[in-house]
Amino acid sequence: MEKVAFRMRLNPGQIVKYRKRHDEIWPELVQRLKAAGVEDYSIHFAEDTGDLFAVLWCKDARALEDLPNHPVMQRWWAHMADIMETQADNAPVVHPLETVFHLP
Ligand code: RM4
Repeated sequence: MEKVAFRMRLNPGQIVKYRKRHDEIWPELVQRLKAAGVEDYSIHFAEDTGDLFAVLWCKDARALEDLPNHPVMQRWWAHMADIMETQADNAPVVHPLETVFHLP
């Protein structure tokens, strides 16, 4: 298993909506993420900056590269685009995070 960490950005004042949409995450998206080998995926909010820190485990991180091509992923990104920092194609702007400490 590989651990993958990255940062995204929430638009100001949108945490209630962001939380609600994730509380109601689509089963077909969960299925797609699991099919890509994703497990133990959590997202953490920094209220002072609006940063969203995501950490997930994946059987093979290369499987994540294919996710943007899936219609359900594209629909979810379109659904989230009004409250997140996104690129022109609705994908969230993602900044990879480097591991600088690990206590196993
Ligand atoms: C996030 C964003 C990510 C997605 C999660 C489930 O807000 O859209 O790309 O993996 O939701």
